[in-house]
Amino acid sequence: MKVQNKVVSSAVRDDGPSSSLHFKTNAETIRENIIHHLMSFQGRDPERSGAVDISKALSYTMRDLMVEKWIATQKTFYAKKKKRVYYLSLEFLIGRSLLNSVINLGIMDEVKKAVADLGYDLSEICDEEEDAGLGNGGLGRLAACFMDSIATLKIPAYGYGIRYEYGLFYQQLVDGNQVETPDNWLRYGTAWAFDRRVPVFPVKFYGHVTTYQDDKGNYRAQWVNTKDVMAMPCDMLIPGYRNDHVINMRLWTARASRELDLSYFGQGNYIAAVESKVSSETISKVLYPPDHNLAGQELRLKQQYFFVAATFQDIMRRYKKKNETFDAFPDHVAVQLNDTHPAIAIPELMRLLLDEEGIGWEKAWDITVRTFAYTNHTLMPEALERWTVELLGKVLPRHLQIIYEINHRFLETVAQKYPNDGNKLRKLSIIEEDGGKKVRMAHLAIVGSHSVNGVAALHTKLLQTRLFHDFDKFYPGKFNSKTNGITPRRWLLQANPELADLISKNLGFAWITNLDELRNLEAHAGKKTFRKRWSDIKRANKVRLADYIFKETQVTVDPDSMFDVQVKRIHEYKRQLLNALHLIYLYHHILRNPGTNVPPRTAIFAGKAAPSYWRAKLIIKLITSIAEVVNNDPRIANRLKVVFLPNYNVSQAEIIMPAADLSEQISTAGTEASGTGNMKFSLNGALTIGTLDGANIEIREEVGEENFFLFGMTAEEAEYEKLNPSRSPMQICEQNRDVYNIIESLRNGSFARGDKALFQPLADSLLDQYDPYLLMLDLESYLNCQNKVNEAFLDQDNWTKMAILNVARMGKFSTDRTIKEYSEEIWGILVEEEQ
Ligand code: NBX
Ligand code: IMP
Repeated sequence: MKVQNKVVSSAVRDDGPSSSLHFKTNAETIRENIIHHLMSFQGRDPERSGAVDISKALSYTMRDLMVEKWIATQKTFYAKKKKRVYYLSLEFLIGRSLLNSVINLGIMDEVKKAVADLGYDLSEICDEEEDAGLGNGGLGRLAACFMDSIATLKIPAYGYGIRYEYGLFYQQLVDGNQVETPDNWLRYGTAWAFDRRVPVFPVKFYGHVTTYQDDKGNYRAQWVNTKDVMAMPCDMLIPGYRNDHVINMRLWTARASRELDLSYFGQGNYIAAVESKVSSETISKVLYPPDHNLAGQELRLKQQYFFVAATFQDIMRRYKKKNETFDAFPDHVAVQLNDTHPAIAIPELMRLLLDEEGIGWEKAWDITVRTFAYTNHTLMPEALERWTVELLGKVLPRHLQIIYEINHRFLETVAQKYPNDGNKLRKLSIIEEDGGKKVRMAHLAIVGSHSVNGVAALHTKLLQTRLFHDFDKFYPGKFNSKTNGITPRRWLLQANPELADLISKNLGFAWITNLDELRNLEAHAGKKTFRKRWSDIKRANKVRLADYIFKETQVTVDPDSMFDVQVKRIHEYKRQLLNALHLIYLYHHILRNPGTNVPPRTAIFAGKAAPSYWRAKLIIKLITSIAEVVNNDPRIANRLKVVFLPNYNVSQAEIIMPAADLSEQISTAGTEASGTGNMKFSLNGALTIGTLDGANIEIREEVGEENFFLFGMTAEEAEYEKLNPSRSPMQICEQNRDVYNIIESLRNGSFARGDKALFQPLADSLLDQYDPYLLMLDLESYLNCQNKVNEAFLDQDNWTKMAILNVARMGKFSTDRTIKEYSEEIWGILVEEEQ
């Protein structure tokens, strides 16, 4: 089902489209180019084409405009001998590109007119595009926002990743349960990707290592008898915001090394030859959903190495065009590792320098460490990647040797600093010894990088004091914080065009590339007419979402009710269950107090659970079951509605964020690294109910504590409670009647058509005195805070004032700020200020 009904903004600057060499950007030429693409590339009769055809033809037309800017951009990189940044990520959650490219190219009015001349509305054309869902959640979307900011700030950078044939699974709800189906996003092709034939690189797997003496008499390692797979590049262009700068993401596709492996023909085994080809090509077939317990699958390791090996051949090729030796490598190349997923790049660069280039260990290691920087995105120990030595040794035997040597030399330096401290060595070692040897990829990434960063202030502090405390002591200054952000182009200008228009009419356009400018909205928060315009826009966005909800779920919701939204991956630590408990409380409260003046509420959920995470799936089932009961209970009289929107993705988020009143950011303090959804809501004028976790802390600091609904324990308190519980969940239940009733309703089948067993595991986890997410301990504080939210919402005008102040103070959370910090503090590249 397509996401639809997007209003398309005219909130672009009015200084005309940017210049173009070959392709003119007036409406007439754009229309001609659309027709040209329809006929020449798609073989369609323009008079009989539909919105799908026009959408594709318009995308090709936009791509034409971007290609020439991309070529010019690349030439300036060479001309100015710029240092290049390589952002390595297994995930890029791009979403749609058409509307974004029209906005960033600055040709909205012309495109609208061209499309209108063909009898269409631009929003209808944009709704035909399939999402590129090549990521799981925050980490993948952050990479996509980074690409937009990197292009806008004119940083000489590339994204490198995998062109998955299947993105994140498509989520359907069947009887309220999540059912996964494949996301075949390339079914009808995509206009945005250039499948290229060059450069194509071989990638080796398996085999074994031999040594030989080179012509200088040195012993060198050689990785032989390998099975090879070819990597073919596919480029997606990313335009900066109205600056003629276009960069690319290079996504690799796996191809069999030769069309068919000829050795099989010798044996007359044609079918085996075809099977071998098919098996090579599965490497780039499908994106792995994160497993809450990482299973260490061979194919996932092969994906990681496949894209790293291809990327480094490309980096080397480009470097060698202009450089004779590797001395200056770190002055010309910076590589950012998006979590440990590409961390095999560290031994790979070592292998290239040692085995292929014949450089000695010390020098190779110095180059490597100065090249790499690592971003950590999680505090959950179970989410840290570990590969068994057995698997790594089988798939990448030479890398395992190099990792052992890195570890050996590293532990020697540790032993020098901490003599006779076996425990220290064990804790810091890259190899985990107990319970079957494993390679700790985070340790490898820390040892092999000059910078390790967390993604919010609290997250970084907890990395330094808990997870990687010994490393922080060992490498003073290596750890640093880079608070996440979001791109204001997609998350305000594009997603909320009416609000963007209102802001631009009052402040001008500078905020689009300098989000701190939003501060000037503070002066408008006191004006009644401004607040009226503001709340009219919010209401229109809510009507749009209500229509979408009806189309997707057949549930009618009231746009004047409070839109209370929690959209994110379903995970126990994010505590969707806590939210559900509040809804049960509210349901009971309204039933018991029919005359209560709590404002009507629409609770909206969306998000995917990992396919193997049964407990997360049971939480989805609980929410859809509560929805079924509450939405159909006439005694509630529409004062509470619960909705679970299936298949959360970027395009759906673009409809949801502008329509939210209340943003639920309720993870157990100390578990959410940063969160970025929290920023998207606040930037669109929702108020947050949240814990002191991740970037919530910084958001609250910015917007002011009086404009933020805070509840729950701090990270320190939570940690302390886990070790020295002050109360057991059972005691809380016994002391609080409301809480007791909530838990009881999970056990008596009220929400399970009488099935008492269905939600018993959830009740059990809530009452478990070792519940790591401490739901019961935060529940009363959460319920009280929700009462304050209700009271505040009754004063609509003041709510609007608070919403305006939230938006006014979100300047810090632009990825433009984040990327400037990465650039200047990690990559060593000064960002040029635009005049
Ligand atoms: O990265 C997320 C964090 O949970 C958020 O707090 C943070 O804001 C965001 C960006 O920094 N992490 C995340 O999305 N992880 C994954 O999607 C993931 C994917 C594959 C995998 C493990 C985690 N094997
Ligand atoms: P790559 O950097 O080799 O991947 O090439 C990307 C694009 O940059 C090419 O398509 C050219 O447009 C441009 N380019 C490549 N090499 C050079 C060069 O040596 N000087 C100027 N531009 C170049």
